[in-house]
Amino acid sequence: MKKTKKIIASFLVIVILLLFTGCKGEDKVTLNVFNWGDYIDETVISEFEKEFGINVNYETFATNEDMYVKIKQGATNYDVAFPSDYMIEKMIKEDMLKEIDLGNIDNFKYIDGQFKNLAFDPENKYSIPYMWGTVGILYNTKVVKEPVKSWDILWDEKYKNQILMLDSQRDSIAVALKKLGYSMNTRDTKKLKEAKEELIKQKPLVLAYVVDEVKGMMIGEEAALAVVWSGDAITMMKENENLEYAIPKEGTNLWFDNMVIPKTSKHKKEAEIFINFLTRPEISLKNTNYIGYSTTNSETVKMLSKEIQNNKVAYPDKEDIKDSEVFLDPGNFIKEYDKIWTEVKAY
Ligand code: N2P
Repeated sequence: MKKTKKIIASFLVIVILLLFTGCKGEDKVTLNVFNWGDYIDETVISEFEKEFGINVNYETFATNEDMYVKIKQGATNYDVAFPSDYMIEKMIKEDMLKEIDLGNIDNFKYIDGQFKNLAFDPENKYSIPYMWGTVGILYNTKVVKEPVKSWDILWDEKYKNQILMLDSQRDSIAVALKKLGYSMNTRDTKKLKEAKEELIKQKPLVLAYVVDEVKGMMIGEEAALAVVWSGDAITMMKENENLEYAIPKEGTNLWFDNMVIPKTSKHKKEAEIFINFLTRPEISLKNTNYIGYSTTNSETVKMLSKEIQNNKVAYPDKEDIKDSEVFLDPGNFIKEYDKIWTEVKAY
């Protein structure tokens, strides 16, 4: 009898232990984070996992449009994503984002005022600033001996097969629109058609349409001119001293990437903890130094080396970006942009 009791008691202890450890395992939340390629120092993710006991499943995308489609399809319940301005505007309109409780983002106070309350999210109800930058031309001075002043250079026959364009519809169409002297937010089908013709005319000169691959190609001097995002320009210029960055005189795109919580998220609380963590000045510093992009965090800027603070590619003078435009969501008119991009790519 005594023996049976003992067996039952040990059995119960084992069951309780199993239940306990089992529950603990289930308790650990896994956050699905969806970010641009090469856009975080991954050691920052492990630091977060250690500090908060939250797992992170980290996935990347190459363009806003790719990200949007994946979130819209809803196969993965993403908890944090990093869209740009116009895409945030679109996702808000389509009710794809959860409101962020600013009370849970203490570090929001470190975000520089110039990046808060921007038109795409006027009260930062849905998005917390991450990085910002410009689009410009990165060129190799060994091959390009003339000053780079205009987008026109990307149509110059003498650089045939030495030109890299961004495989990103808004960016590449914007380059053609600006070359023509038009707004990159045009809703005029005639102007868009002209932009399409420009891109088709340019196609025989283009070596490739790329996104993150641009870095290896420009550092390795496989091409002479590339349309790039400023942060990537900094990374490449560090690796190859023959590379320079120019913002053409016709003006360029000024962009802002913010962190958002998609409606599909099942872990809003943890998503806010993650966003707050990335906004912590020391973490943001580590991240900014690693990826080369320009931080929106004024506390972080102060901690950057003087050399980076004075780097005009990362922190341009107002004068250099005065003719810039921020992308706007064209609403239904986006179909026209989609259409011309498909036609350019298929040509
Ligand atoms: C990082 C991508 C930066 C995004 N590779 C520009 N909006």
